[in-house]
Amino acid sequence: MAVKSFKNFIDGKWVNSVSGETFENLNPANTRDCLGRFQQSVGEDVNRAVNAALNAREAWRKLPAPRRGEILYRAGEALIKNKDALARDMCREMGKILKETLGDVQEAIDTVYYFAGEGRRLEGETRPSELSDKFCMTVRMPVGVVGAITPWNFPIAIPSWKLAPALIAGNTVVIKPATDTPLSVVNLVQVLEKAGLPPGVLNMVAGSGSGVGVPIVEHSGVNLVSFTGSTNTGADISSRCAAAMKPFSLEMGGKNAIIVMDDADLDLALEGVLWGAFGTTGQRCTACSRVIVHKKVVKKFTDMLLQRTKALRLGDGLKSKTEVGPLVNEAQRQKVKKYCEIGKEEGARLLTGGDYHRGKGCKDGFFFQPTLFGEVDPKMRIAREEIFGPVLAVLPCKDLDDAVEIVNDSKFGLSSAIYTRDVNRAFKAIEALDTGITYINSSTIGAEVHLPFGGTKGTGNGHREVGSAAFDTYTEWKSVFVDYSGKLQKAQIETG
Ligand code: UN1
Repeated sequence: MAVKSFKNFIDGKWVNSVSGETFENLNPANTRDCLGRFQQSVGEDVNRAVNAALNAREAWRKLPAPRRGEILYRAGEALIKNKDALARDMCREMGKILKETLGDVQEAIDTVYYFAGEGRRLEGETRPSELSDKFCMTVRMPVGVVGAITPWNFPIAIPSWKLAPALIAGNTVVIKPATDTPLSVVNLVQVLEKAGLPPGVLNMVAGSGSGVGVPIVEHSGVNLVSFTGSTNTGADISSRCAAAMKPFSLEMGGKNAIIVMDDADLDLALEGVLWGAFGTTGQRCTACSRVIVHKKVVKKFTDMLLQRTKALRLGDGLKSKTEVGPLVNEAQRQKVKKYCEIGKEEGARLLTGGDYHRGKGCKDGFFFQPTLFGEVDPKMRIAREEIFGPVLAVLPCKDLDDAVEIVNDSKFGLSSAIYTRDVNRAFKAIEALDTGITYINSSTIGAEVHLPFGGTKGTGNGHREVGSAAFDTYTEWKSVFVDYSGKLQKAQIETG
């Protein structure tokens, strides 16, 4: 079968890159399956996309926000209608299992509905004035042109996290999909196009970080950069934006931990830990990569974990029995393998896994065995660095204080969880855990889109995605003072 070719979306038209070059998008569960060829774009494509976004800005900003919301509602309806097909494409290009790709599309549906509703709110404040006959309020203004650089692990959900709040607030956007998952973004853009977005309001340019990402970040017409992805790329974006005095929002790594106390329901904790560690093949920034277990139950809980980890079924995510899909590409697989070697050299005990998986039906994919390390010390690299794969480290702890100290001894601060039946311990943990998200008696993954998402410390740069907090990124506050006294009143001077 001929391989399909997909174009960029600029100024309401599907167009080829000026480079004339394309790249392949392969199925990570079976690299003989090619999903299509995508544009290997360059700076001039970005330039055209940014110009289209600049030209569309004024009319889009002037369209009343509830009208902009109607477009998002229609996009939500189309996502519901096409959910299965979108999830199947995503499974083929990214590898996570169908139930999870259906969940990814659902997260985008939730997001566009949430922000469509925000079109009738976009709340500001009113404040009393110091002076008579004067009215004070704040309104949210769009930032302008948003450059969105998105990851492959949530190929539709995370683009929707950026597009929906940016668009409802009246911004126009240039989005770069991850090179591993451009099809899902093409699919999402098509949905938004059909829902009625005017030309130029949303533009998509596919290609590499250096070919497309850097030109987006550096373009003087881009007013704000929103990025989700690796810490290294985030650091690079950070210095480029700082030099240009351009606002930017970063969502990066995690080294998320679940604490299992001696009073926990161990069966419940087991399900949460397995889901957190091996769901999405460990490729979530919220994945659980450390489980910190009270010394009284660590032996028992490790045995329970080992048994279930060994039994996980790997395979093509489209098959209903599959529990764990492949890693997204060969580079990720080599990275995960390298960390397993490091763990062994550091003296951690490899309990299961640690290598490529080449079982039946998995020979042509980037599969990796679900891996469990015991007797891990908090100072080891496998306990400190983000691996982004199906590797879980078990660390014993003495008590709650010790557990909290281990969790917080990390340069990241995205998600944390504690399993305990003691309400006092739970609330103490909520207070003490230095992360942007904390779960009680639930895993580290599964955040909901009407609450802020993001982390402390090296996970980000202080911004939050989704929820009403997203507007702190995608809008600028304007303070408005309306003086209806008919005379010159001077604040701080004429007070009596
Ligand atoms: C991510 O891992 O990059 O909370 C996003 C969760 C999902 C989103 C995760 N709702 O796990």
